[in-house]
Amino acid sequence: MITGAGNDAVETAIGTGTIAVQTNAGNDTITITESGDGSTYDGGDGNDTFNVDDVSQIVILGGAGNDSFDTAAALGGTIIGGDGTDDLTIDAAGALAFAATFAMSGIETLDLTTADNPVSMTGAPC
Ligand SMILES: [Ca+2]
Ligand SMILES: [Ca+2]
Ligand SMILES: [Ca+2]
Repeated sequence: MITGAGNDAVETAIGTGTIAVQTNAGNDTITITESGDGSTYDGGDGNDTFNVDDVSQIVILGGAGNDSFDTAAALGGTIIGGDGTDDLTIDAAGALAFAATFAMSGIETLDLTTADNPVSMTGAPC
């Protein structure tokens, strides 16, 4: 799926299917639920917001601009903030354990909330 310039709102809930999404320029809002491993989401330019849930090994590219990544669950995928001041917020209901496959780069602010539960991060290959 490819969208043009302008502020787009995209929502995917495709079970275990694999999708490639590019939203290009504009301040886009991308809501990702149930996306299969190997799916890619590229926000392109602009200040994009990614709301992520129930996914594992997907790749999310913020691109240029100040992007926000929000999730209620630990991820096993890859988040690349790219240029700009990007933030990753994880509000987990229970203990927060990152999968060994989780990787991130270009994230300037990391905000973790677990309601008094432990956070554990295991080394992912960089
Ligand atoms: Ca964009
Ligand atoms: Ca960015
Ligand atoms: Ca960045």
